Amino acid sequence: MSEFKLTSVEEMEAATARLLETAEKVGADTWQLRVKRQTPHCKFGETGVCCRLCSMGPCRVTPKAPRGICGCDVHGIVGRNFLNFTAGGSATHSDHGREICHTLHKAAPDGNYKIKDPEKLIRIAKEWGIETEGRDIYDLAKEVSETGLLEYGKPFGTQRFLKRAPKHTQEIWAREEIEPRAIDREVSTALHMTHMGCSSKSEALIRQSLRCGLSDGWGGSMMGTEFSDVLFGTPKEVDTEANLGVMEVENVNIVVHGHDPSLSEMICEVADSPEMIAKAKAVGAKGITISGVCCTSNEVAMRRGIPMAGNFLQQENVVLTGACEAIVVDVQCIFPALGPLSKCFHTKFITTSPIAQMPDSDFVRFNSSTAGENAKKIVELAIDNFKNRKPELVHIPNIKQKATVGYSFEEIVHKLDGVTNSIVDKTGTTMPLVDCVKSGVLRGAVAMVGCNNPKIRPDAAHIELMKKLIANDIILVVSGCSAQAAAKAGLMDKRAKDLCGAGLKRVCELADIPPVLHMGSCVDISRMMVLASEIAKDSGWNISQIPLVGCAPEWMSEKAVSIGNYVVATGIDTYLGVEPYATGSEEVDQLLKGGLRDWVEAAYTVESDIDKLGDLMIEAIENKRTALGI
Ligand code: MSK
Repeated sequence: MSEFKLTSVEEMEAATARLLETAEKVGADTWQLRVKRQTPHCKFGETGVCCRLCSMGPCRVTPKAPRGICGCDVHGIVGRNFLNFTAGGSATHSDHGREICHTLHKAAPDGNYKIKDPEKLIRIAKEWGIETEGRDIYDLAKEVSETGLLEYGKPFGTQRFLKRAPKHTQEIWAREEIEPRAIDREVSTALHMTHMGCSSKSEALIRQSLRCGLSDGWGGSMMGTEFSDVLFGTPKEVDTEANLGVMEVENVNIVVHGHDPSLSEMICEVADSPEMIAKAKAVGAKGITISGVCCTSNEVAMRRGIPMAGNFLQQENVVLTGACEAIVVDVQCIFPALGPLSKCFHTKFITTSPIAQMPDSDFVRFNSSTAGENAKKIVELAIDNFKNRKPELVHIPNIKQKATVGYSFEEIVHKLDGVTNSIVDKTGTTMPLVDCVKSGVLRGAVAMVGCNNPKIRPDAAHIELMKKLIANDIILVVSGCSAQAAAKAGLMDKRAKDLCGAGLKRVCELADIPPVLHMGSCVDISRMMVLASEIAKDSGWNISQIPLVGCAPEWMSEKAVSIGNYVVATGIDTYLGVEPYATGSEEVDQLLKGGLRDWVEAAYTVESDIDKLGDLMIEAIENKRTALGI
């Protein structure tokens, strides 16, 4: 085995710099240029004090003009903006979950989509009180998916999955009146509250932000994750690779980008068929390489070992290689810039969802009844495009790392079973992990998630924080673009155990895992909620007592704020590297960074000095240990 060495951020930046030379040569616009043009950012927007919720304004609050025309003060304006931001994120994630429910509803033995994990479907059906005895699995899938779809609009009751949380957490949600009801209702209520002339009390607005976030994490996102597992298989440990070097110059390169695995799974399936491979060979390619960007990449990496070309801020880079025949997107986190950029190359920018339609793209409408045909058309478009490459523009950076991924909650428990060496049977539980934390072999855990953001040196925060934490015997569970940063650096290579403190290194050896565990895409943060809940139940601790914190050092999207809200509302202190647009109101700022603790036993910390952010997390974990007396 070759000598193991992490890829540094500098090496990644050098690869990007080389691609930017190509961009300059062809006159392409890139995010690096656009950031320059957009800087400095509007301070009113950045602090959240600009209100454009009615047409009397826009109103911008300043010390000289402390109220908007309607009389709303800065706390109401900032609070409303924060809630609006959350509602956008919750709606987005939850709508993804809804699409997956519909795909599950269409599953059929002879259809485009089949049930790959029937045990999980039966488990969920039982959890929801649905009769399973003697049922045909596809008939059961229909009833479960219909029940799931009703979670979006049911007139009464709260989300079914809330019962998965420990009793103490459920009691907090009930006491604070933040138990999410129907998912769509929480988004509608949020938008109703922020309408002109409704809520302007910051406390009420932030409380609804938590509730709306919870409807995402314990509702829409959780269904998105669970039903994706039912359809495409619950992830298990699998080897893959990460970074732009996974693209292959002699092959037809198709890059999948976005979030919904219904599309990417089908593309992988079709591209693997002998018919398509023969077609690719007929146009002079050696084969077809599928790789991914953003969370759809995480989905197919976790289940199929499909390599990850990059994360959010690398989406333009895959086109800049000049070797991308098609970048195929579904929904979310897709730069509209890909349209004009692809026109500078031979790349086909293929949009597929009515939800994410963009200029300068080829639109191939994807839907679950015609998924096979749609995917075939897309793969054929890419193959036909191979001949149009401009050889003088082709450059794939020789940069990639090995990664082992696929750590769903179920797989983590399975790996932990390997660590059990006590006489009491602890298999099938998180107890081996709890024992490691109690004994101090592991100091604790950080759930690191989220995006890239040009405000932070891309990937540097994720990677440097992870290095620091594992050296301090803190294990990482990661998802989204954070996971891809780790994989690109090499932190998901099992050999990265040598960078850990002695305790974590031993755990990695015993469980045969890397120190940074890939738990999936951004909807899969719901897996982390299940993990935290099971640890709490197994240990007897409350979630807020577990030496565990959340972290999104480079977050950027509305979804990330919704996530932050449900993670905090679940009792997990959350550390951010970028301020939400809320510093304009001392009241809102203090509530988010402290006051929430009185409601849900957790709050936000924001620190843009990444080294300090790491120190703060380590300190918080040690404080939790001291409070537990361990
Ligand atoms: S893709 S939301 S940039 S993690 Fe889920 Fe990455 Fe953030 Fe999009």
